[in-house]
Amino acid sequence: MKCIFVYTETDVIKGELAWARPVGLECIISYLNSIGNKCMELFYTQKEINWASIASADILGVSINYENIEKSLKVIEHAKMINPRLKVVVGGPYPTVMDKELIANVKYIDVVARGEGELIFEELLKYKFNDLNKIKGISYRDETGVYQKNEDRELLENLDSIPLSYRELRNISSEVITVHTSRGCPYSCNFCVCTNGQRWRTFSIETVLNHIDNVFKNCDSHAIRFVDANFFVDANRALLICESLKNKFQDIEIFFDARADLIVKNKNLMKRFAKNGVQTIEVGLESGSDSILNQLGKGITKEVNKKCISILRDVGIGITPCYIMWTPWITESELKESYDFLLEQELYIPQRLFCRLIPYPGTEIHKKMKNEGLLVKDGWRYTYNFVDYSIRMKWNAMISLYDTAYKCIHETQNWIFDQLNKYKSNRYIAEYIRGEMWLFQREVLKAFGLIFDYINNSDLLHDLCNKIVINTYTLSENKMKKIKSAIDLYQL
Ligand code: B12
Ligand code: SF4
Repeated sequence: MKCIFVYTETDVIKGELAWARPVGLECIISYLNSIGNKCMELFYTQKEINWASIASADILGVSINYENIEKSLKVIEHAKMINPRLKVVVGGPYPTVMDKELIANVKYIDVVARGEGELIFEELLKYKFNDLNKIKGISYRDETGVYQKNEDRELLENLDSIPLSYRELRNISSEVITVHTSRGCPYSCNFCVCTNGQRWRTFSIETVLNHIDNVFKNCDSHAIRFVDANFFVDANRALLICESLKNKFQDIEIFFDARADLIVKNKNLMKRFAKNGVQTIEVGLESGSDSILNQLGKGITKEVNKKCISILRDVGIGITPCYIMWTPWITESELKESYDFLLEQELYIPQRLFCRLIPYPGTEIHKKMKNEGLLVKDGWRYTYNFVDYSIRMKWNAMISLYDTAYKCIHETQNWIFDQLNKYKSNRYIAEYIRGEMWLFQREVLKAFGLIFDYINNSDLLHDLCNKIVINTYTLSENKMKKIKSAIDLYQL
């Protein structure tokens, strides 16, 4: 049977897939390959899709998350239009918990796969989409049109039983390679979808290293982003992987995510991570306010976050903070505290000010909001009302700036990044550009911060918002001009 697999890209982050391609579909394809089904194609992004191929396919598998749901449904609708006999199966973090809604509302979807997809897909092929009641972990519409939810499928215990060979499927040369070395997470932050009974399970280090070896055979650069839900559960294992890679590939660059408390707990190992290729860690700081951290069930404190930042800076590892600025229960003082934390800790990333807690279906925080009557359904997504009226005003003020200011920040940063890449080999220019970028971000962050002081006066607030937008544009124009002339100067 000919199977086509599709990921759709959203507008959230331009070029996001070059930075971190998700690996779920590749895992399924390589597993199916290993058991003899060779008739498969994978398309990342809508633009890549070969519709002629879909017209002659038997099965379409689409991976859906909270952000790409609409685009995915459009692809499915179009595919069904050109090939009505196509069987459509969807999976991923969104369908895993929204199976009922998808089956009820999207007639083009035949099957929803919940959780890990490898064995489910194998059985769908084995039963040729008949006897669906025999397949654990799926939901579907029966012959009478009624929604059926089969019992959950057990988690894969021995990850090494599925091949970790998917990267060979793609023709990659210079992008950052995404690899996962484990599945699940033992923690239970109440906003996160990785907590649904997902015990932490690992591939053996040998399997991981063999896989990376194979992938690097076709690559110009040696950069890896580990996309495990939690790569750092066992820091010694993580270090062993990084050290083994560094021994083989001197120019290795490694990126991954980690909790702040695990970094503090493994303080003594961090220098070795830095020495062995780790460039930047995406840290789940989430907030600069203890009460918000508590609300999020994060199990860490502001103090831990501070220690973590200082440890990483001491050893020279970069920090990308995950930050949730707005929650429905946030108060003015908590918001201010969280904002001040960014400034105090010199985390100059203005985009973080727009980060609002997303109530992913299936999470504890989603249930809590629902119970408190705060949740509002918005198409395929959910939003909520802020409990505090003045917070609502602030959020509205921020959001009124979003389109213009955010676009401007983004474009300027992308432009600066492009220049940085272009002049990476020229140390003087690169350092100059990096410095200018830092200053730009700090100034923009400060400009937005003013909103927090003008809370109760809507006229002033309105006026201020306009000024901030104009100011941001001027700042970005100035930065670009300055960098351009500096580059000219250095090149002379
Ligand atoms: C790589 C990654 C990214 C990349 C690429 C995103 C993209 N376009 O998909 C980047 C860095 C850009 C990114 C950004 C974001 N991400 Co992200 N990301 C991940 C990450 C770390 C790895 C994904 C992965 O490869 N997993 C490993 C594979 C093996 O697991 P899997 O994808 O779940 O696949 C298995 C099953 O789900 C199933 N399956 C999946 N698809 C299908 C399809 C079929 C047909 C079948 C049968 C089965 C099936 O089978 C697979 C194999 O067993 C996950 C966390 C994680 N570890 O899963 C978060 C995650 C997917 N991201 C998440 C979020 C929230 C985001 C952002 C919204 C963050 C933000 N606020 O900006 C943005 C949104 C960007 C976007 N446009 O989607 C959430 C999704 C929540 C949700 N309910 O949808 C996750 C789960 C993280 C989390 N714990 O909250 N992300
Ligand atoms: S946010 Fe990170 S640590 Fe918390 S449950 Fe999700 S993956 Fe685990």
